Amino acid sequence: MTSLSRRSFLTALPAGVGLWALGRPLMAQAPVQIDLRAAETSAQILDRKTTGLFSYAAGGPAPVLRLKQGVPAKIAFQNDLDEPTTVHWHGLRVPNAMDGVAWVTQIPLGKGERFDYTFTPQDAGTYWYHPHCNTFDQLQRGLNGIVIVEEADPPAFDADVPLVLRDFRLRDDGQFSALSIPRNAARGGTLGKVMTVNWAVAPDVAVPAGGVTRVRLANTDVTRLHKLFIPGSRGKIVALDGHPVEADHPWPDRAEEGLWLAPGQRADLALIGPDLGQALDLMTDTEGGTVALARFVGQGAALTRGVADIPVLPANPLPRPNLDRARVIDFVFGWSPQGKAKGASALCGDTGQRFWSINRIAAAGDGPEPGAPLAVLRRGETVILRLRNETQNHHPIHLHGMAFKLLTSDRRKILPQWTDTALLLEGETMEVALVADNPGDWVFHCHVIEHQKTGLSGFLRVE
Ligand SMILES: [Cu+2]
Repeated sequence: MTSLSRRSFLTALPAGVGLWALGRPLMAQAPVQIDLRAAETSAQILDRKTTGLFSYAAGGPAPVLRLKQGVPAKIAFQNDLDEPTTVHWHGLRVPNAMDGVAWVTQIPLGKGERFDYTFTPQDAGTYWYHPHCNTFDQLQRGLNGIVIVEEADPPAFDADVPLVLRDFRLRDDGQFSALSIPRNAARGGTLGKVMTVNWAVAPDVAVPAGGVTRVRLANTDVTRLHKLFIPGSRGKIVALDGHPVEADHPWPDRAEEGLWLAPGQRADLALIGPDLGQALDLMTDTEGGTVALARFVGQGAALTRGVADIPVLPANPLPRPNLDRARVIDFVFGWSPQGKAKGASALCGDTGQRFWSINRIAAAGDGPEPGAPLAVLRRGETVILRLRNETQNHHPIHLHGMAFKLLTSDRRKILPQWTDTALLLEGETMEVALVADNPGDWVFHCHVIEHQKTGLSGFLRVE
């Protein structure tokens, strides 16, 4: 998956000259048009073929979609599944009608139905796309992919390698076992059994020997909280959840310092490749011990890059919160006092169980009556969301439509990072800030999908 070096292209031009000399393209760029289709498929993950997979590609994982910052995109989608679906653009700040949330922003698409998702990406970085209808089953069956928004002025990496992290609940014969276990849904969530990277078990990933590779890691899992590290590696984290890091952020080479990557989150790692023929292992630290997810193998002409050669990513054009005038809004993530859903709609998947709540309200479910907003924000105002987790589980809290900035935690030192998905640890209270600049109803939910589907969901209204 190694792409051609942009560095060699750039060094072939005289200094200060070229298409990117003004920091933006001099020529208007044609819109990006992509045809996308969801369908059931089968693929080889273990020794025997797995059937009942869902994908945006036949016989394997979804295509990596490449959009361009500031260039209009049209993704012409067709649903060829036997059940309704939608496509959500996780982390992209799109107009509300393009957000792909069943019943909140669009009627779910039945079999054979089409929808054009059109938007202009404002932010560069690593994002992902996935359904927002029957999300638990469809994600578990593999329906998700990475969206890369290329910088208007692309930084010089020697290679770009997108990696989708996902567990499949497969038996030894390669077939799915029960996707959800209700008692797990009421706790940390149901874990998969087979860890994969791009639908392969512990694959070799070619990287330029001694070069700088941008490794784009996306945790698309419904449950697993990864803790990632690469023994013996040199590198830096250059972006988290799409947005460039503001502070120096070395890449962990030991389990104890591993990077937490929760469901929904992404990390861009600038990795100095191993020497020719040598390898580095991407590891995750689990309760059962450390597991190798993938192996980076040095290939091609030996380069001699160092950490100092890692390019600095340009900041995204995010609105600056005005904290002096901010209104504080409290959210408490807790158990569900209700237990059962009232009038749940089965169309987008609902077990009828409610184990979780936001502000004591368990979500109605993905149906035609999403209920009242958790909060109403005035367009343009800065708000501080005070997120209090009173449960004994971790919850990656995801907001659609707007990025937010991490401010404080009562449990740990946090960096002032922009994100769309914040990992809220058990018992933790965090404050985050955002500018409510995108009108519409934006869902706000846990990305442990069994939590989302059993109550830990709601929406904010910007008007
Ligand atoms: Cu949760």
